[in-house]
Amino acid sequence: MQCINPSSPYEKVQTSNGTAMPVSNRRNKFTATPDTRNWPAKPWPQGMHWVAAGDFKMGGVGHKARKDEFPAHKVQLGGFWIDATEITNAQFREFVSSTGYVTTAEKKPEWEQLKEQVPPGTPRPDDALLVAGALVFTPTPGPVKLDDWSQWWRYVPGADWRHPVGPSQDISNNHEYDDHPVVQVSWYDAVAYCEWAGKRLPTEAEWEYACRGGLSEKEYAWGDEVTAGNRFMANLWQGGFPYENKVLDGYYGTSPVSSFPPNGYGLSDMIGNVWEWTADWYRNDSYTANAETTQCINPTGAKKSYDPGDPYVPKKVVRGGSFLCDESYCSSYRPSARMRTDAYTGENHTGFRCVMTQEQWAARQRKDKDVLALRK
Ligand SMILES: [Ca+2]
Repeated sequence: MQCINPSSPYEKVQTSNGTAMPVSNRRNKFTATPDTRNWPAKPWPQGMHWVAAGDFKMGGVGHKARKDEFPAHKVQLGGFWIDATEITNAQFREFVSSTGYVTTAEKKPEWEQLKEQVPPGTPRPDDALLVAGALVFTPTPGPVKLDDWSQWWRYVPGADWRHPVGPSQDISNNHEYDDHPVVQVSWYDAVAYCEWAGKRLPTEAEWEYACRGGLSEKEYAWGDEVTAGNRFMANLWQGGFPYENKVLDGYYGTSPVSSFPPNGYGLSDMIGNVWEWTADWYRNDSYTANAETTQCINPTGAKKSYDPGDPYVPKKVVRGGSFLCDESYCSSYRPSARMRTDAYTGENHTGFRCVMTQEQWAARQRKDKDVLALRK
C-alpha cells in the first residue's frame, strides 16, 4: 500500500534526503512569505523551484469534482524541486540529440504489447493497421454528444513529437515551437527523459500539492473562480467543445510555457496548456485506500491500474488539463481533477514536467564534477 501504516514509528515528515523533519518544523500553513529556514542550500537545479515538506488536503473541492477525487484526505509529503515549466520542445530535442532516443509514437506498435490492452480473444489486426503514429485532436464540424471521444480524436500515422498534428506539421525545421511544451510523448518517453536529466516524474500527490501553490481547498490553482477578474489564468478552451474554439485566451493550441501567470510556488501552466504525466497508475478508488490509513505519507499510488470503463488498458494518471479543457466536457482545469491515459499513447495535448529529490540533485552535482575533472 502506498501510505505508511499508522503503527510505524513515523511521527515526522520524511524529507527527500532521508532525514526526518520534526513535526513542529513542518510548513503546514502557507503564508505569502514562506519560512525558508529549512530549505536546501543553493545552488539549486536550474529551472526548478523548491516545494517544502508539508501536508495538505488532497482531493475534490467544489461541485465540479468527480467521484474519483473522493474521499479528500490528508497527505504528508517531503520536500522536492519541481520544474517551473512543462518540458519544452527545445529541452526534449536536447535529450534526443544526446541519446538518440526514439519515442513510442515513432515506433511501429507491437501486437505483443497491444494485445495486453484489449479484451482476451481480440483478433490480431492487419499489419497495415499497425503503423507508427499518435492521437491528434480534430474538431468536429458542429455540436456532438460528448459521450464518445473518438469523434474528436483520431490516430494519425506519422504524428510524433516533431510532428504534433501529423506529417503536415514539422516543428524540427524551425524554432517557432521551441518554447512550447513537448507533446506526443508516451509515459515511457517522459520517464526516459527524466532519467536522462537525473530527475523523476512527480507522484500524483506531489503534483497536486505543487499545483495548489500554497492555497488550501480552493477549487482552482489561483482561487475560487475560473478567471481572475477578466484575466485568463490558463490556456484552456473557450467556446462550444469540440467544434468551436473562440481563442479568447489567445491560443488555439499549445502556448509558449509561462504565457500565463505562475501559481503561488512560481510554477507555470500547472493548469492548462498540456496535461502532465505523473508517476502513478490510475485507479478510480485510489483515494478510498489512502483515506483508510491514519497517516498518508509520500503516497506513490496504486500498484496496478484499474479504470472500470476500460479495464484492459494500463493507464497512468495525467493532471492539470490542457488547451482542450472546457467546462462542458471535463472541467479538468482544477488541481484535484484526475484523468487517466494509456501509458503508451501520445496525444497532442499531453506532456510532462519533472521533479528532483535532494539525493538526485546531489548525485547530479557529483556527476557534473566528475565530468569536469575528466575534461581537465
Ligand atoms: Ca500543464
